[in-house]
Amino acid sequence: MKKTMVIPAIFITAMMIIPMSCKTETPSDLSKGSVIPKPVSITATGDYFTLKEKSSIFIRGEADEMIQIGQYLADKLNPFTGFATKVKTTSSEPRSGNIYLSLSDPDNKLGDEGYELTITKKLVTLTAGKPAGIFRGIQTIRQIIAKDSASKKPGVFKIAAGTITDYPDYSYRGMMLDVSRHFFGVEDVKQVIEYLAFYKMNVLHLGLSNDQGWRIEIKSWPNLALHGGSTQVGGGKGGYYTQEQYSDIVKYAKERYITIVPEIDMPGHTNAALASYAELNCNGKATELYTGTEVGFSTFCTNKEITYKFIDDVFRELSALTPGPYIHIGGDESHSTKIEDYIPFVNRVQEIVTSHGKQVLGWDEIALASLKPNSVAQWWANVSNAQKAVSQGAKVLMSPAVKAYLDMQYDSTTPLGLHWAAYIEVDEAYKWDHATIVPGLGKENIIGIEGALWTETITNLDEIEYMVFPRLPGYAEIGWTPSSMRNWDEYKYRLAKQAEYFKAMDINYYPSKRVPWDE
Ligand code: TNX
Repeated sequence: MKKTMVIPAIFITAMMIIPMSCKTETPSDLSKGSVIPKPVSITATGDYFTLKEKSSIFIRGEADEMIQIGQYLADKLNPFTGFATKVKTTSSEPRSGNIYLSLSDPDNKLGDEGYELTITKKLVTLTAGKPAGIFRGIQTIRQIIAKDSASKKPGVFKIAAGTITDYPDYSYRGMMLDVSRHFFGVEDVKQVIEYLAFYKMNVLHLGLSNDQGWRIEIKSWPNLALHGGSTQVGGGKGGYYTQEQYSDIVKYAKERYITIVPEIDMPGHTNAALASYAELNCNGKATELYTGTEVGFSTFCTNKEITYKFIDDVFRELSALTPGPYIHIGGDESHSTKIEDYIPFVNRVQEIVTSHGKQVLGWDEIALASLKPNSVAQWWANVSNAQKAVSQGAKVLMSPAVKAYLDMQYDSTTPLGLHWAAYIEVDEAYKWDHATIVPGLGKENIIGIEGALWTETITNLDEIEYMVFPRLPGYAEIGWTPSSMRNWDEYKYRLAKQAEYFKAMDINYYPSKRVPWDE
């Protein structure tokens, strides 16, 4: 439980899982819903399905994975409806009044995460080629179910009828959380994962190391976590994840079809490691732990062999904990590393990561080195770096600081955050097209979008929420919905409706004046 309130525990538990539409009027037109990200195609029939006490969620066929997803839906709906909707398997013909989840033949158009949701007066039928698609479709059901305000009977829930065919425009839709500048425990990270799931995002990138802290246990170099993890910005006590705790986060994310991308930043941003092991320093002396917010002062000793033995050990252990394809090697702002050292360093680290069966992701500076075609440069600042990556055949992940940095203040009055890149109001975070923002790059060069929350000024979950909401749903939509269907003047009304979800989840959001919350 993330907040302390003097409210009975049962009530809080129910509040945390209530879908967003609890106050919405009885739905009659599916196309007028406020689903975020906006689905690719919606056909409304004007009817509605009624969820009743005796409705069940049926899984066609018997995959354990599908039963788990069905249970996830039941666990989200039940506290909202007050029903005890059960999950059952079946192979017989659908019976009226129930929800059916089934896998169809993998369909090219629906892809890995697409789904088709058909709602009639009698049935809700959700089909997808893959379980991930069913999971994404369930978020749509969560967003469109509503209490029937017209009904005199209590406990009547309706879903507007029609068909939604939906699939993402981009395969990578992520958020970065810097757990290094300030440390956030397992429960906070899981809460963030739940938020990502609701908006159909599929990556959480964790910044696990930086000058101020090392946050993951490495068994072959234990002092990294024990000493390097012992503090944070401002001098607080810091913390780290044991490998067991980290695996628990990975599993929790995986159950929501979200991949964890771990980042160990190097060769700069490495003071926590340099303070933990003297041999990683060129002069053989361990540095002091650092709790300030300057960048660019630290570097690994790129011409010492032990540095590469260290990196190999770290990435071997991290790869074993990482089911996803990417290891993020940072590579940004290495102002204390000479460029003639930086380039061979990145090339060699790329070999190490590849030798453990993983692909390299790195901040845009890594494009100064020789990228492998399956490496990805995360564009945050330098246009020519993004272009260099593409000219080497590599792909780019879009995180421009001026649009997608969640640690940027909304305006000059925002009590948290920084503004070195820009003030980013909620509309500014939404009104841009990642496929056209860098000259020379097109959709084919881009794997997706990531909002980045650096945490120099962010110390707890409340503050995370304030910076993330309501900008994050916009990033989710930019990654999922084709740009031709995106328009702030229409989106802002759907965003305003999210306040019901924010309130039900007790999310501390920024009530931007640019969003028509009350209309
Ligand atoms: C730049 S963006 C950084 C981070 C800081 C951030 C603060 C990037 C790749 N590096 O180290 O935390 O600015 O906004």
